Amino acid sequence: MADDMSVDSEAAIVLFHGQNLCSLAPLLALEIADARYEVRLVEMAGDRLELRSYNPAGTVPTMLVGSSVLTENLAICCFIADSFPHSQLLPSLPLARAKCLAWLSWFASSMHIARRRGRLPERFSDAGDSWESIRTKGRAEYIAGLVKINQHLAGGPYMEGRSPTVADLQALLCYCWALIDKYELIGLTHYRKFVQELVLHPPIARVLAMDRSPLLTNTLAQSHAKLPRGSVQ
Ligand SMILES: N[C@@H](CCC(=O)N[C@@H](CS)C(=O)NCC(=O)O)C(=O)O
Repeated sequence: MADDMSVDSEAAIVLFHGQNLCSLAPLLALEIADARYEVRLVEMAGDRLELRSYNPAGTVPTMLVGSSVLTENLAICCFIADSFPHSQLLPSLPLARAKCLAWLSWFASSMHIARRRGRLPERFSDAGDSWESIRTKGRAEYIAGLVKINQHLAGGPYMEGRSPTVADLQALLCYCWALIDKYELIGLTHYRKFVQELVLHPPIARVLAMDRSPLLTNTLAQSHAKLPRGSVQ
């Protein structure tokens, strides 16, 4: 459970998180795993001095595990899944596990980068006259990715296997970003159903409420579903 003050002295876990950013996936994983952790909310527009003292790049997620610093979403999510095997956030059988890792790799290398191209084209070229084209191509790739996820979820209920894994947390994150970035989501029926079901899981609902996620307002408004009592601030 999130606990700003008390941390386990043996392997104290501290997650640096930015609201509605990619650190949402490991934050959800920690809560699902019922781990003891501290979350430090990073104001990304600020100087991020504390975060940079551990990770000079100043990016989230960054996680402290005792005296070790872990970066990279994929590694952090796998670390959480392996540290809390009861959570079943990564399948134990080799083939299912590999398929799950394939999704994680795809999310990191395709969806996250497509989103960055759509929002921050200046990071990809100094030539201002190319930014619009980078942005347009990034958004087109993001839409294509959403469609791919939707098609895959037609064989659902989850990205891989019969219970939620870290691949599902990435899919949830990408839907959240699609809402924030105002993508046209009509037609993604399998994807929306998947999200509507996932946001009802109490640990997921708790984190999304803390993050004031558009996933709660948008998907629940559409499904008219009820949140667990007391889980929304
Ligand atoms: N490759 C890293 C990327 C981390 C990353 O760029 N995170 C974004 C938030 S989604 C960030 O911190 N951006 C702030 C910046 O680039 O200054 C990962 O997969 O964890």
